[in-house]
Amino acid sequence: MATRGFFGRRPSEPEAARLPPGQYKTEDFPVLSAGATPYVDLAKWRFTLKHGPRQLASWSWEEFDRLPKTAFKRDIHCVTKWSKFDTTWEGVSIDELLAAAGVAAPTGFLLAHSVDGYTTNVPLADLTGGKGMVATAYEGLPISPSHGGPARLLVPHLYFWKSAKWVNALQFTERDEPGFWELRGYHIYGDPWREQRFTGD
Ligand SMILES: Nc1nc2c(c(=O)[nH]1)N[C@H]1C(S)=C(S)[C@@H](COP(=O)(O)O)O[C@H]1N2
Ligand SMILES: [Mo]
Repeated sequence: MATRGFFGRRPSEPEAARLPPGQYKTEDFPVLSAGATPYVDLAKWRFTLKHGPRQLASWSWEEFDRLPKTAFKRDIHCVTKWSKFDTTWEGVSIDELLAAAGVAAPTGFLLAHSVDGYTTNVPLADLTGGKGMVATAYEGLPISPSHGGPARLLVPHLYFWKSAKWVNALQFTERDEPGFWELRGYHIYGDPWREQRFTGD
């Protein structure tokens, strides 16, 4: 009798229950970027919180790195159908960031901006309450440049394109403004459990 063997094994039930529809589990960590990897000089890096064009707060790398850190262990889901379980991250939660800025959120929507010009929109409610962070470490080490170091947004409950790599600003917007991929046919919200891959899903 043939056995399925290790590589042919079906995902165990608890693992299958963790896979959103249409996803498969991967052990490696693919790199997906629209352009080339930017190499960021920490001496020049700043993180800015804005409301429209108006700056609410800004931190140098040294200042940012001194903010209280939070750890996440989460599954991540890419719209290209891979999911990776139990990834561990450390960074500044958006709750902590808003507290450090000492501002009440002026709107319910944020647009993340990255040094490569990438943008992505996330409702405030999907970033607060312990749901999102600006991550600076992955698996206990500084995030590598290809995966978005020195800092990336991490919103693990939405498709991974929402987790903007090389993030350097969060901007409050009056409306839920589509970002880079949302303007090019990706879903405005991107819930993997509802398979919101493309506009109209
Ligand atoms: N700044 C920036 N962030 C980005 C992207 C990008 O091109 N630029 N690609 C997005 C997409 S489509 C995905 S799937 C994930 C991939 O992250 P990874 O390369 O760490 O796997 O980053 C997202 N964040
Ligand atoms: Mo992606």
